Amino acid sequence: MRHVITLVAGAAAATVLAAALSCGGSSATSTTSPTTPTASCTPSSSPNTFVIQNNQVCPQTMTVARGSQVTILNSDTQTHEMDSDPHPEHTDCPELNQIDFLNPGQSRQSGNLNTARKCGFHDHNNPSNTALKGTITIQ
Ligand SMILES: [Cu+2]
Repeated sequence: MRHVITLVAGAAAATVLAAALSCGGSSATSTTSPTTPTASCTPSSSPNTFVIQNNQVCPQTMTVARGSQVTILNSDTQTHEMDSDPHPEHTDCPELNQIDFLNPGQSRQSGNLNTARKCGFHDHNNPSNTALKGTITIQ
């Protein structure tokens, strides 16, 4: 009986982990998570554009050329407030703070990303949700 309970709990934990990693997850620690995005995570066909849908950012990593801007489109059913890391100061890549508050259906561009570096961003109202975090590599 104890065995059965352990197995059920393990399966539930694996499901939660897989869901958390389903959007472009590149985890090296899990062998059970899928390596391709699920149907719920469809990247935008527009260049340099992140899409928020189903409460997650797609894709979660992007590489752009120096001088580029990125766009975040909120295709979710709720508002999101996307700002530069770190939370709550937002001082790392201030160009990203121009995006900020997005109603459902709304999108906005960042400022010019002129310096070769990595810029992280998050949902200011949900800063610990890793599905709502993204990283831009500027090169
Ligand atoms: Cu914040």
